[in-house]
Amino acid sequence: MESNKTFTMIKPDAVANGHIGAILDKIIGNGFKILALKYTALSAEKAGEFYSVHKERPFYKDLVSFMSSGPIIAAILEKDNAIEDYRKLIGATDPSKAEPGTIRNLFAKSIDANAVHGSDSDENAAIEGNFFFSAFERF
Ligand code: IDP
Ligand code: MG
Repeated sequence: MESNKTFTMIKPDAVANGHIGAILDKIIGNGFKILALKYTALSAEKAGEFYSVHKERPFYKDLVSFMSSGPIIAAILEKDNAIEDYRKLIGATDPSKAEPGTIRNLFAKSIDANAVHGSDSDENAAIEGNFFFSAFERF
C-alpha cells in the first residue's frame, strides 16, 4: 500500500464561493504534486456511494444532498506522508475548530459545508481515487 498519496475534493461550497484557485494554490504551495485532477459533479446516487461509510450517521442525508448540490474538483495528490500532512493542511472537520491558516479555517463556513475532503487512510485514498479516475487520467 502506498503511503505517499491522498485524495481530495474541493466541495460545492468552496467552488461556488470562488475558492478553487486559492485552494489549489495552497495545495501546491505546501508541496503536494497533482497526479490527477477533474472538474465534475456528483449525482445524489454517486455522493451516497462515496460517503456510504457514513450511512448510519444522522447527517448522512444532508451530506449527500450538499455534496450533490453543485460542481466539485476531485484530485489525487502526492507527497511524502500525504495522508497525515494533508489532514493537517485542511484542519478540523468543524472549521470553527480548525487551526489558523488551514484550508477549512480560511475557506469553510460550517461543519457540513467545510470546503474540502481529505482521505483518512492509505486504503481509503486508493478507493476514493479509483472512484473518480481511470489509469489514463493519472500522471
Ligand atoms: P472529515 O471530512 O473531516 O474526514 P468525517 O467525519 O469523515 O469528516 O465526515 C465527512 C463529512 O461529513 C464532513 O467533512 C462534513 O462535510 C460532514 N459532517 C461530519 N460531521 C458532521 C456533523 O456533525 N454535522 C453535519 N455534517 C457533518
Ligand atoms: Mg472523513
